[in-house]
Amino acid sequence: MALLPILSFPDARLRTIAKPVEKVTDEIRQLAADMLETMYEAPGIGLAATQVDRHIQLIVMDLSEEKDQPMVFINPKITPLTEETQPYEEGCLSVPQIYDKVNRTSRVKIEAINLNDEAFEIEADGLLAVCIQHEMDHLNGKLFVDYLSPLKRQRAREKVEKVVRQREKVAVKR
Ligand code: K1U
Ligand code: ZN
Repeated sequence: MALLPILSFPDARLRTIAKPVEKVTDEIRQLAADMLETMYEAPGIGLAATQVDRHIQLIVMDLSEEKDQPMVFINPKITPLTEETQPYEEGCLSVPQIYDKVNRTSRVKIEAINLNDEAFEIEADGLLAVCIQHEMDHLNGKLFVDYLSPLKRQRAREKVEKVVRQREKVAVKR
């Protein structure tokens, strides 16, 4: 297993549109395992392949307290099940230390395939609905800060650049 570097806003690679996975191979299974390890270490509750500079439709998530319920979504599709939206204070591993409210559809249907190449379908609400929509946005080159005002987005950019510079300094000292 390996920890993968996570791209940070405003890296242009985060704007890449992900391609469908054509075949679930051992390479895809290894990438999913590495993404889960990277997500747990960050720590986070979700990660899209885009964030680790792999532009395929692959998402990992784990919303459990014990971090023992990994979920993998390959070629996911979401369909809104309501017109109702809910606000949630979101974070993003590619936009470190920035949190802000985003309104998203309250209930969605998720259709995807798993690591055994089997199709599955679930209905999601609450944090699962929020997180899958956030991760689907990554696969489409979109970030949660795109929903914020230009002023908030600019401030987020400056703060993230500062955090990244600080992390690089610490890494050099080690
Ligand atoms: O996509 C990502 O960058 C991961 C992101 C997922 C997410 C969180 C909240 C709302 C929508 C999407 C994160 O995991 S940010 C970190 C985070 O939420 C968290 C970290 C440690 C413990 C619990 C949560
Ligand atoms: Zn994110």
